[in-house]
Amino acid sequence: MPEPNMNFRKGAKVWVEDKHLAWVPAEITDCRGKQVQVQIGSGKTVLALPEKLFPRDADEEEEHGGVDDMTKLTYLNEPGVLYNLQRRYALNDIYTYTGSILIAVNPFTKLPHLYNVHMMEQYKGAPFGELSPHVFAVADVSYRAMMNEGRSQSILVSGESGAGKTETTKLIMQYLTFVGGRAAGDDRTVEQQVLESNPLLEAFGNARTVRNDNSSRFGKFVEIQFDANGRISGAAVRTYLLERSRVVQITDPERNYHCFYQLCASGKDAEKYKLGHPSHFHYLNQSKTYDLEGVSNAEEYMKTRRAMDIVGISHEEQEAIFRTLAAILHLGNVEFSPGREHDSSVVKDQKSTFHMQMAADLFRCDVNLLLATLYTRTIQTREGSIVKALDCNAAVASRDALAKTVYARLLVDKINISVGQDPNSHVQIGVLDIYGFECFKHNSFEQFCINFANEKLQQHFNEHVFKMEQDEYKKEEINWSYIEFIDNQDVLDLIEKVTYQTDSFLDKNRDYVVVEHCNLLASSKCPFVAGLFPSPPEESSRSSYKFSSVATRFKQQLQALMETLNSTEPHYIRCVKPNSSNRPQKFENLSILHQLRCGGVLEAVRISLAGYPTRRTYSEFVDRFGLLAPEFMDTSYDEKRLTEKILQKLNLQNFQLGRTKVFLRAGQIGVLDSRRAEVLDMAAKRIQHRLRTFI
Ligand code: AOV
Ligand code: MG
Repeated sequence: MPEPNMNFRKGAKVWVEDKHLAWVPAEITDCRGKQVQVQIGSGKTVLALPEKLFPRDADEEEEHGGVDDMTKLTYLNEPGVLYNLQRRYALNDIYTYTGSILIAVNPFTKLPHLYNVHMMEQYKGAPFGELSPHVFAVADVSYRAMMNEGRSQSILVSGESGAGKTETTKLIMQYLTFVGGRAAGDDRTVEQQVLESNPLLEAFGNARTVRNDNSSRFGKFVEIQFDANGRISGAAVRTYLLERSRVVQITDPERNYHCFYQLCASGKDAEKYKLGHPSHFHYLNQSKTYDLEGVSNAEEYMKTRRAMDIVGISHEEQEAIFRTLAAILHLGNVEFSPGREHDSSVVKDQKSTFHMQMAADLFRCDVNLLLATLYTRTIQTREGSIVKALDCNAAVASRDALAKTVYARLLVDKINISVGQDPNSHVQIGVLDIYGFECFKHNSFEQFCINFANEKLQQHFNEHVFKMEQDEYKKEEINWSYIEFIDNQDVLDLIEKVTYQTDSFLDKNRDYVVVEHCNLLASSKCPFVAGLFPSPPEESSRSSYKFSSVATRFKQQLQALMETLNSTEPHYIRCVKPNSSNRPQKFENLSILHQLRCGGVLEAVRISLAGYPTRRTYSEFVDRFGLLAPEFMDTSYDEKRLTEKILQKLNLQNFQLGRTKVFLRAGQIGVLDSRRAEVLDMAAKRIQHRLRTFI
C-alpha cells in the first residue's frame, strides 16, 4: 500500500473516486480484509480498495474557505487540490498558489474590486504570500526581482481556450505600467502605448470561436523594457502563428477577425470603401453570426482607431490599413466561371467584375494585373517560363491565398511593432500569452504547431519546478540528493517529454507564398501596401510557388523564444476554465482536473510529493504537535530539537531538519495528525469525565 494511505482507520476522513465528480468526500465506516467500506455524503456506503483512497483533512478548511497555497494543505493530493480550488471559487477567491505558481480560475463575471488602483497600491512591494494570491503579486514579484537582481524576468500564462490568459496578460501589463509608469496625464506615454497595443492586437488577431467570443488566434510575447530607474522605456511585441485560414473560411457561430465587422459598422469609412452589412461579403457571411453579445462593432471601431492614434500609427497608415481590409472583403466576393479554353476561368459576372475593380482600386494596383494574378500562374521550365491558366477551383484558391498573405503581413508587420523599442534597456519583463493545447475534430497544422510549442513550454515548466524544489532544499541546507528524483521514473518521464516526428508532417503542410502575389502587391501605388512586400521573393527554379515553411519559421521563432525564456527568471500563471458554458459560479470537476493535469499543476504536486511535500517552520510544527510530547515541552530544547524529539517519539524516519523548517515525507503529516486527533480525543473525554464528577 502506498505510503499516504497507511493511516486508514475507522472514522478516518478520505476521498473516494466518483464517475461524475472525480472525487467525493467520504468517511471510513469499516475495514474488511482487503477492502474498506466508506460512507459518502449522501449516506450511501460503498466498498473501495484502500489504494484508491486518499486521506482528507478534517473539515477545518471547509469552514474557512480553503487555503491560499496548496502546499499548506495538510494532505497534498489531487482531490485536496481540486476541492481547495472549488471552495475558494465559491467565495470568488479565484486565485490560489501552488508554491510560487499562481492558479487563476476564470470567474466569468466582472470583479472590479480586485483590480482597481487601490489594489495595485496594496500589492506594490508587499512580500510575496503576505496578501491574498493575486496576479498583481506575481507581477510585483517579477518587477522587484528585476530591480534587485538586474535580471530579466518572464511571466508565462497558459491554459485552454477561454481560460483567461489574455485577460490575465492585460492585468499584468496594467500592473507593470502602474509601477513602472511616469507621470500621468499624457496620452502618448510609452506605458499608454504599451497598454493600447492590446485592443489593437485584439481587433486584428482575435475572433469569436465556439469557446471564446474574444479568442486570440495568435500567440504573443510582449517584452516590456525598463531603464535603470525601473521606468518603462520601450516595448516589443512578437506574434506567433496567426490562424490565417480564418480570413477566408469560417463556420457558424464563429466569426472572422473583429476588425472586419468594426470596419463594416464604421459609417462614413465603410461608405467610402463601398462596404455594407457583413452579410454582403463572402468572407463574413459563411457564418450568420455578425454581432457579439454586449459589444457594439461601431464603438469598437472607434476604440481601435483611438488605440492606433496612441500607439503612433499615422492617419495615412490607418487609412491604408482599413483600405486594405476593405480590399480583402471585395476580393473575397470575386467569383469565377469556366473559361472558353480547357481548365481556364473567367470572372463570373458583373457583380464579380465590380468587386474585382474595387479590390484593385483599394490595393492601388492594376486591375488587369490582379486578374492575371488570380487566374493564371507562371511556371518556370528548363525551356523558359510558360503561363498556365487556372481552373475555377484553382482561381478561388489563388484568391484566398492572396487574401491570407496580405492579412498576415498586415498583422505581423504593421500592427505588431509599433511601440518604440529602447536600445539602451538591459532588463525587461516578458509576458507570454500563447494558446494552450487544442483538440478539435480536425486538428490542423496550426494546432500541431501549438501543441508542439506547448510541449516545449511544459518541459521548461517542469525543469523550473524541479529547480525551485532544489533551491528550497539548498536554502534550508538539508541533506538531499538529486538521486531520489532520478530514481522516480514517473518524474523522469515528465522531463524527458516527447519528440515529434515532424519531417513527414512538414511535407503535407507547406505553406505557399505565390511569387505573383508578392509582385502584384509590391507594384501597388500605395507605399503602405507596397511596403508590406519589400523585395519580391527570388524566383524559384521550378515553379512560381515559393515554399515558405510555416513550420520551419515557427521552429526558429520557438527556439528564439525558448532562448529568451531560458535567460530570464520565469514565473508561471496557470489559467483554468471552470466550465464550458462560460458562466460564473459553475465548477466542473472533471474538466478542471483535466486542465490541472495538462497544465502541469498536478505534476508540480507530484514532483513535490517525490521529495518532501510537507514543510513547516519549527514554531508552526511545535505549536501544532507539541502536545504529542508534553514531557519535552518544559525543557530547554529549542524548537528544532523539540521537533526532532517529537518525530522520533512517533518513530518517523527519513524526515529532514532544515535551517528554519522541518521537511516531511508524504504521509508523515497524516501519522502526526491522527495521533494528535487521538490525544485531543482522550483529553476531551478526560475533561468531560471530570466535569461530570464535578457536577
Ligand atoms: P484566453 O485568452 O485564455 O482564451 P480570455 O482571456 O479571452 O481567454 O478570457 C475569456 C473571457 O473570460 C473574457 O472575455 C472574460 O469575459 C472572461 N475573463 C477572463 N478572465 C477574467 C477575469 N479575471 N475577470 C473577469 N472575467 C474574466 V484563447 O485566446 O480562446 O485561448 O485563444
Ligand atoms: Mg486569448
